[in-house]
Amino acid sequence: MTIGEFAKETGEWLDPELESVFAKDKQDDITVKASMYSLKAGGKRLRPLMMRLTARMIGCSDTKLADVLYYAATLEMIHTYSLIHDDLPAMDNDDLRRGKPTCHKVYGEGIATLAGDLLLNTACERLFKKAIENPGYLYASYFMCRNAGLDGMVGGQSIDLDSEGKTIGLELLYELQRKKTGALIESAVVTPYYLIKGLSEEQAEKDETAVLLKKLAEHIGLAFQIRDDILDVESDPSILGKNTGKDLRDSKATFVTLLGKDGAGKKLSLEIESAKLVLSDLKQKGYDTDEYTVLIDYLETRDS
Ligand code: GRG
Repeated sequence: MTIGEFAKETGEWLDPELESVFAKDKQDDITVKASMYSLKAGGKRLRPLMMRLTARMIGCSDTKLADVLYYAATLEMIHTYSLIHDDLPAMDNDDLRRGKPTCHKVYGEGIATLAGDLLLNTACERLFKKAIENPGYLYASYFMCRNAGLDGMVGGQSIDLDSEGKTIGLELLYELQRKKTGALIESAVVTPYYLIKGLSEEQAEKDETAVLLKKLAEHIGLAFQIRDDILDVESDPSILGKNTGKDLRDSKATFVTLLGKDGAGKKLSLEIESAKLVLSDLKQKGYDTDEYTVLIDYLETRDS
């Protein structure tokens, strides 16, 4: 399959679940409308795609795949909340996202703030609900929640905002990106395995496949971010669906500003190579890694 075919299949799998995250009798609420506007605005659905790839690589029953879908929609809600809040004037102040006007441009800042809050709260409700129904999912739910917080995305965004206009070194940039972008990608790559195996934290720490998936996620996260930084300087809003040149405008430290465009390109190739090495370890354990290889190749050259 090509990445385009994966993306199409992921959309068909995910979209009906996204349509059902808010009850039918709540659809007239303005904050629900704003949340659905952003959820349905498109986006590459890369995190759900990764969740599907992990589930297919590990192999699972239809019942488990339905639960992976439930968590994939939940992760997409957390990701979309972060984009809505990041686009607000108090943060990145952007008017274009996923090729459409940002949530606050359509619904105003107050409702857009609430829409982000609602998406995050509803995501947490969903994670609790599944864990109550199936205690084997407790750690998976905790992991997804934790990776969105201070040890994950919010922590990374906090370092990012605090670093604007300051000179930061590569080490802090790694920490920032590992948390801000990497943590949700880690949730995408690893959580399906926790769900399928029903792992506890203690079991997950000792499980060889879980450790390999975490390594894979780390290289995917870095590759994704480095390519994002390169696209910010060399792409076009009409292709990217969001404004470009923002990192320079906001004096942000990125892999391009710290390593130069060529240096960032080389680092990207190294991360792709490392991801493929982890895939060969997974292959040796008997997993079919061909589909993941298609994603890794796409990450190196993606243009949006
Ligand atoms: C507000 C807590 C909080 C966090 C915001 C995600 C984020 C943190 C900021 C977005 C700014 C940014 C450029 C982040 C790095 C890369 C990234 C996450 C890009 C967006 O992800 P894509 O490309 O988006 O997967 P789509 O729209 O395709 O889903």
